Amino acid sequence: RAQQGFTVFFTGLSGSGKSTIANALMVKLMEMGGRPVTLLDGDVVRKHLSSELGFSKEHRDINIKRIGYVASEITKNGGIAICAPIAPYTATRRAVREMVEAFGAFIEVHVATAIEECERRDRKGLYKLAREGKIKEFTGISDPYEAPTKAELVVDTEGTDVDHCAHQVILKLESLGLI
Ligand code: GGZ
Repeated sequence: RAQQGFTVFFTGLSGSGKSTIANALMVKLMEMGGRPVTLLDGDVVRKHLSSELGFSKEHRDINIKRIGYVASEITKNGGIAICAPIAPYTATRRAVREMVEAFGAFIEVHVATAIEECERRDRKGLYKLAREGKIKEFTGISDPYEAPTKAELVVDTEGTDVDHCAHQVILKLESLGLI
């Protein structure tokens, strides 16, 4: 019997490790074979699907709903969608959940790496620019991040390596009977 499709939706700050965990998860799921796996990463989506959008609340919401729509189509067709945007607003994440749950399972994973750690790493130098006011509306510095309170899973890349975080997601998917 064909298993149902599902969406793993990562949310967290810039530099929290969403993309890295999402990539590791994609590799693990592909190795298992069976269903096609599609990664909808934040910056890739912004390049190809949302290139005209900025970072106002309105534009972020449009961006997240586009990701949600694509994920819901993948889920409907029995595939696996992995999304990794910041997705800072609770109501928008809930809207995406409802879109996806019409067709399959939605697993929200909060990558809860503390902002102090994200800023300390500052892999792309964006936090520094945000502190200097050179990037406006930067999530966690000058724009809100509404942390999830009902995520299916919470992971943290401070003290836990990426591979272990991805493995925690795999265990959650197994416990839900999705893989
Ligand atoms: C947040 C910004 C901003 C502002 C540019 N605020 O670490 P990154 O670089 O690669 O990931 C961030 C990415 C966030 O895009 P998302 O589509 O995930 O955001 S949302 O879900 O809110 O629509 C960061 C970069 O874009 N970036 N300006 N002002 N992140």
